[in-house]
Amino acid sequence: MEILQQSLAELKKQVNRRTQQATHPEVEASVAAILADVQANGDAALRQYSEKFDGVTLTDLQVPQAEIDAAYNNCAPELLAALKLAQRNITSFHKKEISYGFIDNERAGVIRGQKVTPLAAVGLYVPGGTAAYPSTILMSAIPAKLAGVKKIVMVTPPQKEGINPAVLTAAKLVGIDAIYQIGGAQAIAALAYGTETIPQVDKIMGPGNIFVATAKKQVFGTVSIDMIAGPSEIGIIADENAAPAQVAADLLSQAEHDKLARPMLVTTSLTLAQAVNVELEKQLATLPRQEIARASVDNQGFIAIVADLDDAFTLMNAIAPEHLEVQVAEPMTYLAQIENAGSVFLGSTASEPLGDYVAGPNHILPTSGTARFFSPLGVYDFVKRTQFIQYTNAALQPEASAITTLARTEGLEGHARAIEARFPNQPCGYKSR
Ligand code: HSO
Ligand code: ZN
Repeated sequence: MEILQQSLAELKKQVNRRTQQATHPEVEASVAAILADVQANGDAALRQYSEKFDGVTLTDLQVPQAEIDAAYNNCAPELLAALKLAQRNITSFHKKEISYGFIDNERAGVIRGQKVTPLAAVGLYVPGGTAAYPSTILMSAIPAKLAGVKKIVMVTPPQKEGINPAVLTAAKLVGIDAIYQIGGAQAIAALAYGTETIPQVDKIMGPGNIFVATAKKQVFGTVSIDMIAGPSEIGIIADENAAPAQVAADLLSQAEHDKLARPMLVTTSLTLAQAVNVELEKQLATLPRQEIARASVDNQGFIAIVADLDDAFTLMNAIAPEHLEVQVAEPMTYLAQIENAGSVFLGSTASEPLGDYVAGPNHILPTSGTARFFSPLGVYDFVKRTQFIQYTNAALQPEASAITTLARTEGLEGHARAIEARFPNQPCGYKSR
């Protein structure tokens, strides 16, 4: 990877790449047409698009329970055990995110509060082919369940040879209620508007190609959506004692996701930087996805040399990486300095894939610098809050004139009179305190 040796100010300029979401007018238009068609014609439109785009003539839109059960029962024991370990750890971590609202009774006669209610139904999009990750099903469905979502459905593109059994197994393990074999913008339309077979949901989750992402943007407002994820990123802060082979391996773990993935190393040691570059070459040579990983390393990756660790953290905060590894002595002491990052991996053992699969924190994370203002996916993404107020007349009395004053200032006489209607026997009586 390119080694950058500049001043901190220069480095910040170079690496600070905020997202500009490209617009594709032709995609926007064809997605809009698909959404309108599904809204008008329901299942019939879904079947037509499956023939046209996937070359599959569907008998059942819904994946039969027998197919799901068979996938689960034939699952290799070590895979099932791995999924179950991940499920346990994801569950125990996300349980801590559950919130219960509050009731406040600080003043006599006044009750105020906020209640937390789960979304009624959510839909999970799972891409087809090699991008269908069972681990991502766990990462989205488990927090939804813990939030109390009653109905979780999944959509995934139909495959001539049947849906990936590992996907079906993960779906059964986490208790997905129904799986529909439909993909693309038409699947998003079905979840947003509902069809004869597919229920309308309140929120649509999950990654997808440009048609899926564009469809999610277009239905936003009709339903809620999760964030639109960009290519994976890993930032590593390492000192001279980090192990080059481990640093290189961790950079490649994210580089292999996508040609546009961003592997980034910020280090105080030029010697380490050079050793990591040697290791990258060595390890790339035998990596099955080397074509993807090499494109990422060569075109998106960089190594920045900084004067000290304070500068390293300043630079990383400017980048706001999706994943941040801190491979230095006493890593926990730097946590307070980290402001912008999706998920932080402290110490040399905390390799990024640990968080992708089993540690328990979520792997659906803000990318492209959006960790400045977005958070990892969590239980809080599957609830909404409702507030409530109850007052006695006696408690309202001392606040009534403030309301009528504000209302009349805004030219809203009706508002003022509604409050005065609470004191019918004492015209303006609330004023006499
Ligand atoms: N690292 C990815 C998530 C993932 N990795 C799924 C493997 N499977 C998120 O950036
Ligand atoms: Zn990953």
